[in-house]
Order: sequence, then structure tokens, then C-alpha cells
Amino acid sequence: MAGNFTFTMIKPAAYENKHAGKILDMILQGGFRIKAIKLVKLSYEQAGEFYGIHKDRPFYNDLVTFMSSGPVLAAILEKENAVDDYRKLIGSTNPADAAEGTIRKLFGISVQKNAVHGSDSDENAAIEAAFFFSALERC
Ligand code: DAT
Ligand code: MG
Repeated sequence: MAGNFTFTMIKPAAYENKHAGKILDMILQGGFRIKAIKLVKLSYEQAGEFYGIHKDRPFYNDLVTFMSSGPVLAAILEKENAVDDYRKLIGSTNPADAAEGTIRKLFGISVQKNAVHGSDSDENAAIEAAFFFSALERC
């Protein structure tokens, strides 16, 4: 059965470029409810742990450096079928390939600076949400 929450981060470039308000509005208008949210500045080590699954990929070091370069806005988003519906709302990993009207198409500036993270499975949504938020921080 599909889960009812996913995890997202507005990445440092999109946050720095003042797109957080517009992205949150798209998330809310897309039918998601914000269950938890906070601004976090990850250390290199913390970003490395979050993206540990990619540690053997050639882009890993650049990705971790970028994700620890400034604040990220982390959130848990609630909706039926949240993981798949959010992946549709954000679009393909590379903004150049993302469908018109998606968050990455509108606000992404490169594969790395693709505006937002979105969990790829219910299992990873649970792991990623727990990485950032305690049970007390979820409303
Ligand atoms: P997604 O974020 O769509 O789940 P992913 O899990 O494959 O994509 O990769 C995680 C992040 O790593 C992605 O958001 C941006 C970066 N990335 C992926 N492929 C890349 C590449 N070929 N070059 C540079 N960065 C890349
Ligand atoms: Mg991924």
C-alpha cells in the first residue's frame, strides 16, 4: 500500500535565490499538507550521510559539498500516495528533462542545483524524515 508522506528539501541554491515561498505554495496547492518543517545548515559529514547511497557515484563529493554550502528547508509532506505524487510535482532529476510546470523545470538551474529533493520510496521517506525530525516535531 502506498504511504501517506514523503520527505523534501529545498536545496541551498533555490533557498538562496528566494524561491522557497513559491515552491512551498506549489506544494500546498498540489494537495500536500506540511507535517513538519525547518531550516537546517548541514555539515559536510551530515550531507554525506544523507546521500550515503550515492557514495560511489562520480558526483558524490560535489553533491555533498553543494548540499552543505548553505541552508536547506527540510519538510515532511502528507498526502495520499505522497512519494509518487511528489516525484510527479518535482519532475525529472535533470531540470532540462523535467516536464513543463514542474518544480525542477521552473526553479532548477542544473542537474546538481535541481531546486528540491524528493524521496524515491516509502522506505526512504521514513528514513529521510527520521534523519531530520523527531516524533515530537511532526504535527
Ligand atoms: P533524484 O534527486 O531525482 O532522486 P538521484 O537520487 O539520482 O536523483 O541523485 C541525487 C542527487 O544527486 C540529484 O538530485 C542531483 C545529484 N545528481 C544526480 N545525478 C547527477 C549527475 N549526473 N551529475 C551531477 N549531479 C547529479
Ligand atoms: Mg534520489
